[in-house]
Amino acid sequence: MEEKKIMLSGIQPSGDLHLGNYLGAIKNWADRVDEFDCYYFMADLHTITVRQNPADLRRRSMQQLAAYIACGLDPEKNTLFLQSMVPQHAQLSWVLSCYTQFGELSRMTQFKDKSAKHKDNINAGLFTYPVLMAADILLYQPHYVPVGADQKQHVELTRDIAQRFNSIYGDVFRIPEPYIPKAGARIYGLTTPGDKMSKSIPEGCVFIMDDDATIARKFKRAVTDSDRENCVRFDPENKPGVANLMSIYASVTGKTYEEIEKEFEGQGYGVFKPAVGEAVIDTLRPIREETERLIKDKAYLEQVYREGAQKASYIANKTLRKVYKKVGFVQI
Ligand code: ATP
Ligand code: LTN
Repeated sequence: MEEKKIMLSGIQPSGDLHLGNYLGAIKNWADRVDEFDCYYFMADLHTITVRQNPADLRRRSMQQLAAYIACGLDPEKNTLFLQSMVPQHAQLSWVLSCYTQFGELSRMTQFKDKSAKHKDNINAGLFTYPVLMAADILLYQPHYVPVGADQKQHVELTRDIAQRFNSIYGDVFRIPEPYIPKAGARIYGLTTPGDKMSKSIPEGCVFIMDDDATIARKFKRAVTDSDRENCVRFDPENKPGVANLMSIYASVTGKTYEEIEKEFEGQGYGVFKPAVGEAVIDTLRPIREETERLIKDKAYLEQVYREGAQKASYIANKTLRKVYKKVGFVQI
């Protein structure tokens, strides 16, 4: 039998999961569990590049694990783990940092954005963050890395680092491909359709744990467009708010833009906005309820992350040993 291809991704437990995370990343992961051998983790090491409250970080890490499972990532079929429980991530990160150039890291847009946002704490970890991400990925030799569009640059840097290492030492790393969904790759804020949906603008951000009434209210208040055309038409340039709502609707219902335009022909935003809200509520309600149930089952979650870390460590160690040998560290 042909071996399954490998898929890997992670999300930082630095905030509560939102619709952008779900549609841009997790939904895609869950849709493909049978086709691939999958590794999904909570990128907790990454979160401390920005100051975190320790109790909140612990709570969000466990909530995120519960949400992964509730979104359809079955721990029997996927390896689910916390990054900090697998020491090989930090170990490989050091080695790779010696094969990454200062100039490359300086060009990363996420570094530029985050250092502008956190001027009082531009720490070395924030700068070297993409190297840790490269280590996260390369340890598991994945074929694909499913992420939202904003992470493409980091996956490309990972490929460059891997190619550089391979060109010196032979075929150590598989060169991974970013895997970006067609619908949902970039969900914009409901109140700020020019910016990606983000927890830092909570009014325009739909959280997975929001109750039905809150979600409905956020969609009712969504910004549409200023041309007063009141017509549901996919035109991201002139009608970014409407296009964003259409891509959310397309992503949760599986309908095409033409089908959506037909469905709402002659009906205006007053009908369209609540309909998108309802479709999102129907998608998120079962996820929220299952997450709430799982969070209470601490023993189960503990078993999942213990087994996940064990499996992940076993695979990660194989790659790390190979790397250590290649660079010339004495082997035990
Ligand atoms: P922040 O809210 O601070 O911008 P974030 O929610 O983007 O953070 P990340 O950990 O950066 O959190 O993102 C996790 C995953 O979700 C990544 O794969 C990212 O590409 C995807 N993602 C995040 N926001 C969106 C969005 N608005 N649309 C589509 N995908 C997104
Ligand atoms: N940088 C990502 C989170 C992340 C990740 C990874 C994604 C850390 N390590 C490895 C894919 C693969 C983010 O901020 N969204």
